[in-house]
Amino acid sequence: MEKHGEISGGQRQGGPIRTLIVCFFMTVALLLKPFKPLHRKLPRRLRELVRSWDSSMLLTFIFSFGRRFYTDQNCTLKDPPSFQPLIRTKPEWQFSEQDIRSFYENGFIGPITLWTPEEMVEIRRKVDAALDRKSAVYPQAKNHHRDRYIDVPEFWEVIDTPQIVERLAQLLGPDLLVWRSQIFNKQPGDGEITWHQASTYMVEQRIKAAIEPADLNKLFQLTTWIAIDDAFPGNGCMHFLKGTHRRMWTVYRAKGGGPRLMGNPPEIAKLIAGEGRFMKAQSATLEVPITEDMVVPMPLKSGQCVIFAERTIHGSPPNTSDKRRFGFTFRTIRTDVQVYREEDTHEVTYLKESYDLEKWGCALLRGEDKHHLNRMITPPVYAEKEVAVPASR
Ligand SMILES: O=C(O)CCC(=O)C(=O)O
Ligand SMILES: [Fe+2]
Repeated sequence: MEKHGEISGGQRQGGPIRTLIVCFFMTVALLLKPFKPLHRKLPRRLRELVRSWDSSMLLTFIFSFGRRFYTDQNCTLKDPPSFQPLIRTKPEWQFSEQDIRSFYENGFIGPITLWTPEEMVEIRRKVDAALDRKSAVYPQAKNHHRDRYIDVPEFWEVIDTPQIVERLAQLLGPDLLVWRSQIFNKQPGDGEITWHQASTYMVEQRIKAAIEPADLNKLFQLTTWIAIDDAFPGNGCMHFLKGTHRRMWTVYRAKGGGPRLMGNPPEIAKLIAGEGRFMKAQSATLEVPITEDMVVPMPLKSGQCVIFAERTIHGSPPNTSDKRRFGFTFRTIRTDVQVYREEDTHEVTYLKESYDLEKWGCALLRGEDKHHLNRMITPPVYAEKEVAVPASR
C-alpha cells in the first residue's frame, strides 16, 4: 500500500550544518516577504518558499532550529455565512442544514450509503479486475495506484455517480474538478497509516504547495473515501480526530529520533485497534492534544463512503484481520483551485518519487470550469463505448 501523508523524518535531515543552511534560507525568505515586486526575480525554490510559507511557518522552523514545523500550509478554516447546502438536489441526496453544520464541527460526514451490497458485487468485480492494470498515467512509477481516474474507466465510473457528486456540490458549490485519486488496498498484515492532516499537499514537495486555492481559509477541497470492501477496526478502517480541521497542527521531531507517540496518551492508544502502533510516526509527534471523545472510528460497509476535509486529522490502524480492506479515495476541488502550477513533474519527497505530469490532468466532475486554471483530461471511457461513437463526429 502506498505511504500517504507521511510526516516523519524529512524536514530535518542531514545534521546541524544542513539545518543551519535551511534556517538561513528561511530567514532570507522571511525578510523578503514584504517586498512583493522582488519575488518574481528570486531563484525558483526561494520564490516558492516565500510564496507558500507564511511568517508563522518560517518562524516556527527557525526558532526551533528545524525541530518544530508545519507539514502543510497554515490556515484557519472559517464557517460559511450559512449552513444551507450550496445546491438543491433530489431529496434522497439532500443534506440538511444540521448535516452541514455537523460537517463543519467535525470535519467529516458519514457513513453515506452509495450502493447496496448486491450492487457492490459487480462494482467490486470490475475494480478488482482493474487493480493490477499497469498505469498509463505514470508508467515509470513504482506504485500504480495513483490517479487511476485518468486511465481506468472502472474507477471513473465509481467517482462519477450523482449520489456522490451531488453531495460534494452541497458542501463545495456547483463547479467541481477531480485532481487526485488513490487506491488504499490494505492487505492482511499491512501496517497503519499514522495520524496526518493536509491542506494543500505542501508536504509532498516541502516547499511548494501542490494545490493553490483562492482562499486558504475556506473549504476548497474534499476527499471521498469509498469502501470497496467492508472496513472495520480489525482490518484498519479510517479513524478521525474530530474538530481538528480548523488549523494545521505543528509536528515536533525529538532529539535523537526514535519512536514516539504522536501526542497520544497510552490510554487513548488502547481505544484504537492496533493497540497504539497506530500512533507511531518514527520520530515525529503531531502536536495535538487528544482526548477520548475526539477519536472517531469510521467503520464502513462495502458501498458506503465518508466525505472529509483532509485537514481533519485522520489515519487507520494496521490490518490485523484476515480480510482485505480495499478503499478508493478521490479528491475534489472547486474550479478556482490551481493544481501543480508551473510543474512538469511532481516530486513527492516522502515517497522518493517524481511523477511525470504529461498524462495528468483534472477531470470536470460537475458544472462548468469558468476559471480555466488547470490542465484538463477527458475522463476515460470503456473501449466498447469508444467504438460506438458515430462516424460523423
Ligand atoms: O486509507 C487509509 O487508511 C488512509 C486514507 C487517507 O489518508 C486519505 O484518503 O487521505
Ligand atoms: Fe490522508
